[in-house]
Amino acid sequence: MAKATLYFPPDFKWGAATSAHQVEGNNTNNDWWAWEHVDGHIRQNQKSGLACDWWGDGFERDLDYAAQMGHTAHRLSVEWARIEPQEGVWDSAAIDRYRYMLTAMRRRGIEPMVTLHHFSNPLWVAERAAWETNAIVPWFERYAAHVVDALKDLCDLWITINEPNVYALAGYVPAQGEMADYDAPASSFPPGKNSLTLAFTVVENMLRGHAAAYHAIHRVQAEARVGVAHNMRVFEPARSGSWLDRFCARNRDQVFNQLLLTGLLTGRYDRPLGVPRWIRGLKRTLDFIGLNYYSRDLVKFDRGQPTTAIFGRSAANPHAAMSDGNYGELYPRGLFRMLKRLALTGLPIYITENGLPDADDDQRPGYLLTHLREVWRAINQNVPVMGYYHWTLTDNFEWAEAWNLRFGLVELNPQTQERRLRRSGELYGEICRRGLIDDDLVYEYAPGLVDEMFPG
Ligand code: IFM
Repeated sequence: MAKATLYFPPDFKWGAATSAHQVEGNNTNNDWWAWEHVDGHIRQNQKSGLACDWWGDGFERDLDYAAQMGHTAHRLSVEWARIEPQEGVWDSAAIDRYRYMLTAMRRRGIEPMVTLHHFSNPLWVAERAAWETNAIVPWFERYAAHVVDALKDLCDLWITINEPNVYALAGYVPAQGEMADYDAPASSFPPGKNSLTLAFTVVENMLRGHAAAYHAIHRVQAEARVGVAHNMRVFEPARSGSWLDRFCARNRDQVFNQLLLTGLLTGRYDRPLGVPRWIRGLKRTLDFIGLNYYSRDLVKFDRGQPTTAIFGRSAANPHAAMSDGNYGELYPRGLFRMLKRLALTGLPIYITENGLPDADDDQRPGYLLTHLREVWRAINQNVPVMGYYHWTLTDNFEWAEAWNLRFGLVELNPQTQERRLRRSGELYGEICRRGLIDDDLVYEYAPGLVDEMFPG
């Protein structure tokens, strides 16, 4: 067996990522809570309920696990519906609670990164069409300024919006293809509409909201570093010889991966199905870019519907290892490819999410090792990767899949709130504490991967 060590930079940030609705519990005043309570929206009609009880005891317990693993960073989100429960009404108790949470992190040597919008909207915002119109832009700007002003002594690393592309697609475009394997509603997120045009409008308004928030945050906190968490997937033709599959894969890449990036870098929103627009104040509104990377999709042309003729259908890769629930192919190389692509922006990069659903934890150790090896490779090619936030710390409410997909380094029984550190959590702890991966560690946690990890 080769003796070898992959060293990470000494100041590299190690942590996990979470979001408010998925962990806090009893988030009764947002659109996701309302959505969950309609039969048929969530698999088996499960509910977020108490989630991981982060509004209660669960928070400290999970944070203790993070500290035990040696995390030095944590990405969490704050819930707009708690902070501004009605338009213009600010809840100082909610802010106090978030101050308490950030202080508890700092006390444990964990640097927070705070996301302002992670999928859920206050009911009052949802009732006014949320991101479908640009009326939301000043509301979001005011909310961002309020939060940053209240938390600025505890945090200077901000994500305005999580995954605008996923928010728009999941809420406005029904899933299609072999991967859409269960009886989902029209689309799997609220508001459950079916309109590609609206999806593009939503992304446009999110870009406007981001730009307004970016400038507002810098006005309140000069030293702030502000970014977006962008979900990027590798799209490849299912049949490499088919130019139609290649055409569809390119279109998907353009719309899912590139559209938002181009907008953020140049200020130009190349709106498909519409006229390109310059968005005022948007150009270069990134101090860093957050990458959420999970998987690769194979794409097959299908003339059945206009959308599948342009964007194809997702096809399963018969040769690939899949994670639980057909969530996606395990494709570590895709992380390297996306990091190299983002390096072209010249921006510092944080991997703001990366993980897999794996209830019995038989794939997660290998997933961590192979994906972190790709991070290490990218860093060695001078890609400025500043940190890695694994999705996620503790099993949490996985949106339309609810409790059926388990992404946690810590296993949770949501009924009893009992927790247990998974073996992958032990492994990740070794990596975080030592800042390296060596052959002994691979041999101990995933012996079958030694040659792949350390070839030659
Ligand atoms: O749980 C989600 C998260 O909220 C956003 N990114 C993907 C994760 C796993 O599906």
